[in-house]
Amino acid sequence: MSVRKSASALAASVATTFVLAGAATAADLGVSREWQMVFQDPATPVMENIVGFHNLMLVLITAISAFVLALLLYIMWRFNSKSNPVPSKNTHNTTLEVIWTVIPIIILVVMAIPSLRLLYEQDVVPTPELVQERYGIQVDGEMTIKATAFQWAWMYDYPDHGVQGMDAFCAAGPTTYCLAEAGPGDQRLLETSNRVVVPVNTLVRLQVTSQDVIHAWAMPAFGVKLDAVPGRILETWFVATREGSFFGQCSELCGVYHGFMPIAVDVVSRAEFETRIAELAAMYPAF
Ligand SMILES: [Cu+2]
Repeated sequence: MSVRKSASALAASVATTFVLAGAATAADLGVSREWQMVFQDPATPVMENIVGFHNLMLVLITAISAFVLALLLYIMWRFNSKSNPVPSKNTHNTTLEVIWTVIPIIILVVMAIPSLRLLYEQDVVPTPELVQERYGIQVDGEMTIKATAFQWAWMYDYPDHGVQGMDAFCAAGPTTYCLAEAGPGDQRLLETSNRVVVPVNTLVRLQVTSQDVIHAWAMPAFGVKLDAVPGRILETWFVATREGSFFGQCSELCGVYHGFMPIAVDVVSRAEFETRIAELAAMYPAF
């Protein structure tokens, strides 16, 4: 394939990616697509805010880069030795120095305020009332999930539902450390032996810890990425606002099989949740 042909093929696939990214449907799988250039479609209000923040940053950094490039080009053209044979002997310009200090400070503050606000949104588990007030989501109940990492899989407890020790091993991939070879239609290296199941529009308090080294529980569509630290319990939260299957991975390098500890979450209706959690409670009863 010629360079020009591969370049136009690349441009076409990038264009397709953007079109596909725009056309989110309720039945979306929470996985990355081939040639994906943007975030996965958000499934929680926090992730929606992360996408919004990212878009603001993109506009700012593009404008700054274009401005600096334009200045560079102008100076190369206007002040080269040919067009400006006698250089200026100026060493100071107080007005200019104030301007190029104050404007970047204002830009940094514009970046810092939404950034820190987002950080606290993720960090502090809100009440259902606060979720309603902040995001306009009618929250249908609260629950807690505890995720415990170990080399190399996750284990889940549902303290409110009598489920303890539900393990979730990699279930589709190369069999080196997955339970089975990936078949057609499987989410290779993302499928787990047991999926986490949560009801839609429910405030989930997620507690994360580890039995050995540091891992991280990460779910891109939820905007959740939290370290699993041995001897500590860290906490975050999410409210998934649409049903579907969502996939993430351990996101802290934790050893030789780090790439084989995926995370799969099914967001289902309240009725389906009750059925599935009862099945899980029978299989993994609290001891
Ligand atoms: Cu890990």
